[in-house]
Amino acid sequence: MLDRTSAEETQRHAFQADVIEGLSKARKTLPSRWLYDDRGSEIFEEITAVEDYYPTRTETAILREHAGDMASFCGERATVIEYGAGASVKTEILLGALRSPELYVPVDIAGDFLKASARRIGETFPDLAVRPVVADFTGDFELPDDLPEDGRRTGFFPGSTIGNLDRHETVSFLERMREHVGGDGRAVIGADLKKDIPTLLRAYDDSEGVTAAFDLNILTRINRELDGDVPVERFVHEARWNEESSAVEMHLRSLDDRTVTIAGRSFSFAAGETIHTESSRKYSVDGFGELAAACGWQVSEVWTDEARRFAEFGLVART
Ligand code: AVJ
Repeated sequence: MLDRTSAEETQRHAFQADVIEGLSKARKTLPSRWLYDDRGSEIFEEITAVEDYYPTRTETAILREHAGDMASFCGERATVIEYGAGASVKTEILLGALRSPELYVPVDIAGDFLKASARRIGETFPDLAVRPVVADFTGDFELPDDLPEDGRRTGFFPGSTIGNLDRHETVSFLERMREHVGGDGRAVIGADLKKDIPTLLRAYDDSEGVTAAFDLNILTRINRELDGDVPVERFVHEARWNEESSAVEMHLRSLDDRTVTIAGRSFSFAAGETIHTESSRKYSVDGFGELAAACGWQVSEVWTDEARRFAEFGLVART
């Protein structure tokens, strides 16, 4: 185990490498995971409460409404593997509805965060065994090999985080999850659905400016952690719909021709040029079903809200 300072150093190096690589491209881009430093995670929490940002409250309502059905879907003595640590109320809704659950396995790359949320879940559900696994769930990783034989395994991936993965990552993620849950396995996955474009764009460029602050924070992080001199106030946040990838994209647009220095290197912007910071893919129910089918799954249940804004898919492993 790395101690705290060397873990932070490793992170900083990875961040620096990604920033240099992303800003050197003809179309500048930054991996969206770097949006989530402490401040970024805090602003994201604020986004979830914003009126224009419908996904979180819609999914939470779907989970509350259908928790009983989802629990039956998982079965008795279930093992639930959650991809991304369960810091959220969503985890508690599912776990709270299960009948005599066997084990909860939260998987997250952030060790400290994972430990804290595992402890909290353990306190809320004293009879439930909790086995946290520190791993990057977008990459290959092994589950502990002594998971209970009793009951089924369900992979739980709420939050429409699946929408942030590109095509290739989505396929490998669904295939890996299929391997993890085994023969009689299940998955419960939240995905945001395609809808009218103005609604989508408002969700990612809200009238309160919270999403703009979230996006721009990555520049503040670059300045702080990578000794950058980016004038944050000369960049503006923008949300765009990309029809080809069926995704809302977040971009940061430079208002001026300018050269900035980051980690001792220069990067030039033309006025109007953007950095692509995130894609959030939107699915149709059929499209998601086809993708799942190509990855060893079959859609068994689609739990959705009345306006069909968001869907929680119940998948069954195909044998
Ligand atoms: C945390 C990935 C679900 O894509 O909707 C929210 C992130 N970005 N507003 C999403 C986000 C801008 C969010 N997820």
